[in-house]
Amino acid sequence: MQDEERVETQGTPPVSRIRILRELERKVLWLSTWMIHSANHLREKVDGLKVGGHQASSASAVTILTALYFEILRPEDRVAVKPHASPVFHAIQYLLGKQTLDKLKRYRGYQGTQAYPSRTKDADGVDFSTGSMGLGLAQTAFASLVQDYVRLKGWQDSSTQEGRMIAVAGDGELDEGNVYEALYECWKHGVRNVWWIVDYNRQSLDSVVTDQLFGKISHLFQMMGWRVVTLKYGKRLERAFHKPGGAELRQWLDDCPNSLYSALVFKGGSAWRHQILADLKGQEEINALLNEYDDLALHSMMTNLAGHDLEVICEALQQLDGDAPTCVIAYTIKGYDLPFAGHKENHAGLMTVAQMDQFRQRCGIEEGEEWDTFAGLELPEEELQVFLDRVPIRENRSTVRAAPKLSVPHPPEAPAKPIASTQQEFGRYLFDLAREGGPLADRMVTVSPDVTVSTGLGGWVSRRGVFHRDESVDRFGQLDLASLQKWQMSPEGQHIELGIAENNLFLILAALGLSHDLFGVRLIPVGTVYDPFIYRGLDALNYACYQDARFILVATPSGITLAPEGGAHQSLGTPLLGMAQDGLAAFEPAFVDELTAILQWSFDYIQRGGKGEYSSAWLRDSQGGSVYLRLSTRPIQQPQRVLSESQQKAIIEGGYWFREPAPGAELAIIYSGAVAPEALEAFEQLTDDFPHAGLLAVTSADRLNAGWQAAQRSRRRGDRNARSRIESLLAPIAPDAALVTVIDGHPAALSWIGAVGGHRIQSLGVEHFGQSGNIPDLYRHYGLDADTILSACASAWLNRK
Ligand SMILES: Cc1ncc(C[n+]2csc(CCOP(=O)(O)OP(=O)(O)O)c2C)c(N)n1
Ligand SMILES: [Mg+2]
Repeated sequence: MQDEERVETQGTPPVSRIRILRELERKVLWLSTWMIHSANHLREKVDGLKVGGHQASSASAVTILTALYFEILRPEDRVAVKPHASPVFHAIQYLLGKQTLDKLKRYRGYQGTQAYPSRTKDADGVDFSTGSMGLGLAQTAFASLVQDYVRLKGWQDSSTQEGRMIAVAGDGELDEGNVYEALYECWKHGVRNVWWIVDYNRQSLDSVVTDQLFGKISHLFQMMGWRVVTLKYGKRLERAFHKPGGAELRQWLDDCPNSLYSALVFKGGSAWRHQILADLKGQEEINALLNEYDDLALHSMMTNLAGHDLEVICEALQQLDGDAPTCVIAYTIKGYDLPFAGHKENHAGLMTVAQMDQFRQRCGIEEGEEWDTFAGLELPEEELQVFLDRVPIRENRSTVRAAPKLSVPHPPEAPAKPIASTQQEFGRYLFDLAREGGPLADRMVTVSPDVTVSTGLGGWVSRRGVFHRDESVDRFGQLDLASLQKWQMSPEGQHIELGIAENNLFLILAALGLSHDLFGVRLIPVGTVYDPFIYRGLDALNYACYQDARFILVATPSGITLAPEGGAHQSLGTPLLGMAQDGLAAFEPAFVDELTAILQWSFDYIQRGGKGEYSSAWLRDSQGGSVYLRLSTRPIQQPQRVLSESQQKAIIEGGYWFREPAPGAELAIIYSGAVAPEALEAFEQLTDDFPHAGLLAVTSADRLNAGWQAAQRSRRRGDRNARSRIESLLAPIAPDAALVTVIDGHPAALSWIGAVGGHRIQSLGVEHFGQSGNIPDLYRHYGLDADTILSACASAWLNRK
């Protein structure tokens, strides 16, 4: 970017682009600071809480984001903006005409701009949500891999330009382990075309970061094959370095500890001179050099870091040629140009009313003009507007075509096995799909963190191959060695094999599950994981759901039913997690025909695109979402039946009577998942004494519960006829009937059913874990066996109201 480069604006003299960018930078700083200030000082407080916001963190990213959004970005690029710079992002969108004043005024308020950029809650073109440190970075790298996936398969039309995947992140975010998990994985997959721009302000939340951190960052990145570009000093400082004494000044700055630099930034004025002269005593040229500047000019020069120099940033980013993954370390100042600049405790600091007033005057903005787009700027409004109208990123998204839905084929027709496990038959379903083919199978992409074979994906992968940008042969196959897994790697492959890092699993599912929105190509992502290890990546899973990414998560084996595989791998809390995670419909089928019905439905559900907040019929069925299947390795006797349409519907809604109760039944056993045989055994032993009893199969505690909540909500709002599936299911049984629930998971997952009709309930499940053994041993130990179910039935029945 050269100063001489000019834009012609209608009827006004040409002005340099950099001058315009500087004006916009100033406006963005003002608007973002004011947005936070007005939310905290001008809105009525009703709940005793401060509104908050991060003026310092925002200020440090203003220059970088100004350069990106007004100069560098092209419509097809996608960006993850550092969470605390949300006001900066929204101020930029406001200037671009994509954000409303009303929403700016309601920053952090109801239906206003969000504290952290949100794909789902903000309406001004957030590409990736951020908020949880480190995740936005990894998300862009995996999005780049997904873009390669769809482009190498030729699914984007030739006119669609490749977009760059860019993250602007805080230096503190690099403490998060998930960043390095992603770096390592990306190296394996040859990820390219991604920029991570680090806003290196040398501060995180609590304090100043460790000295020389940038050196460690550089080494790590370079080791993983990244190009590292360090932008340290601005042009004015660089010019001073060329003067007599300049080399010493540079050395002093290079050696300056982070905390001293930050303290001097805060103190400003003569503090610089005193410190430098004290440190470089006897060096005459330094004295002369500093004497060229008064205190104000010296402060301005000493804080002229590259991350606040538009020219340096624009030049550097424009010169980034090739597609090497690139880390840009841009030196910045937290709170740049604001009164608390550099103070180590400025993270959540808010400017006072008086400070804000002074800042307003310094910006040349009159009272009442605070929200004005151009107030206080030197260049004529028309010129600025013409510039804004031509900013390429304004066209964001227009390049992406809507991705049509793929129709779901009939399930593969395979004879039902008499004894089977849900995990094994999930694998077979996918294998059959791979063989039969069709548009849905072609768009399916599986992913697993080193548990591909042990979660049942082996057959699918052998048929459909492993995705890699470069072709490589399966040496075992080539040498005619016996092996079950034929893992041919090529751009045609449809399985992405990850190392053992569950954060990466969920982040790549997030990226694959947003492909329809980011790249206009719909994918059907299916990820597999051992159920307990969902916990390892839980924040990333939550992040994927929050972004409304669409995928099917298959978790297996689960619970204590994995038995001899070891106590450490037992998952007992995941059924609760499945219920509580917004955006994820959780199922725990016991039988294979249930699993098939759920999979068929899931392929459609993850493609639904309805919008809107929750309504009284809150099952998200019009919006769609992602799906979590909790499966098991336990082979169990399968019912020999053909499910009717209404039975399939009941399975999707969450439950059905496996053995219908007679009207007025005094007892019912309710089970979910792999404990079905014990529930059935106990039920059969009861029928002599309780011939009217029922046996209820719960295929989704999550959806049954959500339906019940929705019906109650509807009734509170006046719809007296609203009735949920669980209420209908329980309607025939006696009001004083006893209920017993059983699940291989925390008992609370089903115990709420007692509250539906006010029934006495006993809930069996697992509250403590860690024993290994065979299934009978463990079911007896944890109380999931038929005897315990029977004794719970007796106890519940005897204690009825
Ligand atoms: C996973 C996670 N842990 C903790 C936090 C709380 N938190 C918010 S900001 C912050 C420090 C950010 O430091 P840095 O990335 O350097 O941001 P900046 O200096 O630009 O504000 C922390 C720990 C969070 N948002 N996410
Ligand atoms: Mg920082």
